[in-house]
Amino acid sequence: GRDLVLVLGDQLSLGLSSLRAADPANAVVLMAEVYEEASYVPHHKKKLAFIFSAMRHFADALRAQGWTVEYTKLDDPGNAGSFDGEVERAIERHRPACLIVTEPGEWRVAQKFADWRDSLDIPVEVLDDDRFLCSRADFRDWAAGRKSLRMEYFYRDMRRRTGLLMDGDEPEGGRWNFDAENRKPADDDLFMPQPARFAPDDTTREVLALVDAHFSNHVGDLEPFWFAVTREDAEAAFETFVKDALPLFGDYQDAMLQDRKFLFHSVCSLYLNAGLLDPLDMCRRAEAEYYSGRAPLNAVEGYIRQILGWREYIRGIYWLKMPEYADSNFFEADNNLPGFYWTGETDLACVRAAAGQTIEEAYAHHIQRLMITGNLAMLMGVDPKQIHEWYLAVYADAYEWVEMPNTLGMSQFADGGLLGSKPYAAGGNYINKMSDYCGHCAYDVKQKTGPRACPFNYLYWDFLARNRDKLEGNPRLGPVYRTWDKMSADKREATRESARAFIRDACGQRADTLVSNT
Ligand code: FAD
Ligand code: DLZ
Ligand code: SF4
Repeated sequence: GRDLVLVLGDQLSLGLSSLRAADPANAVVLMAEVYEEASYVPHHKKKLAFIFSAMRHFADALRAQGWTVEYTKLDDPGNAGSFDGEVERAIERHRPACLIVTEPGEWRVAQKFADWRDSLDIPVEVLDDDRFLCSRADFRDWAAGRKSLRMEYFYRDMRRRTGLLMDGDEPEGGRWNFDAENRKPADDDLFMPQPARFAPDDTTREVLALVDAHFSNHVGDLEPFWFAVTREDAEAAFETFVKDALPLFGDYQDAMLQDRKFLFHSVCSLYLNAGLLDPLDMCRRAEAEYYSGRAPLNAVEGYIRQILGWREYIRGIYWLKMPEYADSNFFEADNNLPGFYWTGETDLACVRAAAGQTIEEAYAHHIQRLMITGNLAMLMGVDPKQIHEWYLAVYADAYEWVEMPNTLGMSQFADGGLLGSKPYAAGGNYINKMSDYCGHCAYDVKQKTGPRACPFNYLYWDFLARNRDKLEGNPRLGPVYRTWDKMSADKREATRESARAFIRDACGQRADTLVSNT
């Protein structure tokens, strides 16, 4: 028989290892839209539409290259609803010699593939996903025997390995990292660039109707739908970013503006994670902008660090630490995620903006995820599993391998400091400095306690006080505890009482997560 090649929804790359291992003349490619994947969390409607439409376009691209592709649509009669069932059906149809797959992004699916080795009566070949620049094995070697797994050292090794922004053995510009220059607040500006938008074609329109019919209870607005769904359009979107926004990417990386949802960000993570863009190509393209003088080093280095450093490092941590990582809960936090995460309906202007644009666009930029929604959940003591489920559901770029370490590690400090040296906790001052949200808010960022005070202010101190036994020994937090101890007993008690009242009100009940009713 022929070989059977299963291609998953985030493996939409023509150079995929499983495709390279097969011969178009002697193989069948299987792609399937399945309920199991579409509903293990209540994925945002735009995310579902993006993945299904991109899958359908990718199947066409494979056929154009001479592959035989069998594609199961979500509402096809006989759709078995899971990878297991669809693979079994394909095996019955074709009696293939061998099943070939590229390793999946998620541990959950990797377990399935491992089970197939026993349960299927044909050989199963699982190949490395070499679209990543650091293999799982290489990351394990890098991590072995190290006391500290800080990203910065990993990143320097990756710069040396790829030669990106290297001047011989030295980093371009004499420094590895220009982050200190990348913390400017932005002013609203009518000429701010916008991500490229694409009108839905017939395939996308069919998918939009499908998602609307079957996932109406999932979170998020389905339309307007403007994401690229092919490699060509994703490359055009990236090119728009490179030309229009990359030069100022560094300066405004940490800025937030009420009416500017994308600022100078690339909005390319969804394309990259699905396989429509290639990480090394993106880094080389950005690097070329520096050498041609069109973009400054702080922008280009910052951008390359996100992809070559953070993205690869996060994936390495995921595979190094799973499956235990999923249960991380350093603070033993067990409050419910407030319902306003799913609706955006709250008087906190910054949270309303971040959650609101998330519901509209399946997108928020990094500092919104980290310092607004993530920070608030940690300060309130929200159960890490509930906030993890939210991040995995609501963002078009979210797959567990990248979402989980960012959420549990970077944003919630639930891993106790594997990723970061201290929790990303901040009060209203920080948010006010980096954004224009506070001017739109019902709360007063200058007040510290009481009904009008900015909740981030008292929640920040309450978080530190509540977790004193776990954090006091952290050298970077010592001075902060000394400030707390110098406050009057009355002030400390008023702070904690304001926090208790806010948390009681916001986290009282477990929110309806808008799970599919299909
Ligand atoms: P840009 O600002 O343009 O950055 C360029 C690229 O760098 C991104 O496209 C992305 O591929 C990569 N990148 C930047 N930061 C990270 C990071 N910390 N980890 C991995 N890649 C990074 N990113 C995801 O791709 N999927 C997720 O599910 C996800 N969940 C997150 C959850 C939390 C709590 C936090 C704090 C961050 C999360 N991130 C996630 C990282 C980051 O916020 C997004 O990659 C970024 O906002 C995507 O928007 P962009 O393409 O405009 O990024
Ligand atoms: C995220 C996702 C969704 C929503 N639907 C599908 C699908 O129907 N078929 C498919 O092959 N892949 C889908 N995906 C992506 C998978 O969940 C992803 O490949 C695994 O989680 C491994 O990263
Ligand atoms: Fe957010 Fe506080 Fe500013 Fe309101 S006052 S926008 S809650 S930081």
